[in-house]
Amino acid sequence: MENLIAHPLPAFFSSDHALHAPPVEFIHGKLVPYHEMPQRIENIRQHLESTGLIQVNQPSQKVTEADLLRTHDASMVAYLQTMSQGAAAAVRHDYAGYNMEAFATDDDYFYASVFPLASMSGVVSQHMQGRKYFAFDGAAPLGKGTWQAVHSSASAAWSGTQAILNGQTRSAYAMCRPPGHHAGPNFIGGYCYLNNAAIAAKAFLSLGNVAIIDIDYHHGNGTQAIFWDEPRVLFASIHADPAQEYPAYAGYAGETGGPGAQGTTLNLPLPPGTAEAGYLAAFDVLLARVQAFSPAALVVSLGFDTYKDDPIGTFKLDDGSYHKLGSLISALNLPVLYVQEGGYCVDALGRLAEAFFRGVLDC
Ligand code: SP5
Ligand code: ZN
Repeated sequence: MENLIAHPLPAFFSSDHALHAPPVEFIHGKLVPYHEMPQRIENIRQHLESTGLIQVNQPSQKVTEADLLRTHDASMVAYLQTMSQGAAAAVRHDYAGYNMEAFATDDDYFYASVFPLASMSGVVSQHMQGRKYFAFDGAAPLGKGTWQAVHSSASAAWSGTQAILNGQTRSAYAMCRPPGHHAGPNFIGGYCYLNNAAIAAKAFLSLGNVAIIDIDYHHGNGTQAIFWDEPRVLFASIHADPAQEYPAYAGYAGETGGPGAQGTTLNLPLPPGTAEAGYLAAFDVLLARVQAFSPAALVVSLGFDTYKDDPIGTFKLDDGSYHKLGSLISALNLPVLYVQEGGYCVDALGRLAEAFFRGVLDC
């Protein structure tokens, strides 16, 4: 036997994720299979369990409404609950308007179709029994199982945070699905509903300042918005240049934090096609900023969509790159909650997570 792990990393996983499985997403007129699919996290769990690197636990605690409300507006949380529960009825209602009732089923997902912009005066339609629209894109549909899945995903992050705060472990892995970093105080989108990393970071504030390292391919616009004016939280992100990639409106280098928190947002956008050398150079800059901030705890928004064969990313990282990133983060010697975000090359995800956590655990 080789590489026996004396202390496997505690991981938190809920099978509830499978209750959320939208069939499709809409890309320029074409319906394609929804990239953020259940097999993603199942592949990671099965592979990591077989290596002995992690010890998987059900979320030991459910995140409470009060703790969700430290991160998200009450109106948005209520929307997620009611629209999840009422998704089929809402779709049936809309279909009726198109004489499409015959197509409605109880398993339908409600896809937002109106995206109010800042320039639109803030007036919100009373359509849908007065419910507001919260989605900034069409990639966060709601179905009947969505609320339970997203609540359990946030509870995985919450449980990992509590395990660290209770002294049960120094670090933990929240195997979140759905992901969260595109979800803001009052918006959802990009496969994200509740911001798991932000919910964890808020809890870590009891220890002191907190740094969030976001290494998903896409900018974490939701996390940035949540902590925009919070001087106790450093949000540091490496991602594809929003001038050329999703989410387009945020993630530019000039965004450095609100008036009360100047310098606590760090965006390091990289050109599409960036390979390991360019990525690691940016990561050095990010690490220096994290160290200068002297956080008491760290949250890592961990995306594997920077992988060279990812179907929606263009970066060129490989297994060795993830091992290096894991080592570098671990060398900060801080309590760390690793929170799963994106990564869509489903068959490679287990292997990539193994490489990353072998770097973290130095084995
Ligand atoms: C959590 C997360 O990773 N969410 C990503 C949501 C991305 N949705 C928009 C994707 C735009 C894809 N552009 C495709 C380019 C093909 N190379
Ligand atoms: Zn992503």
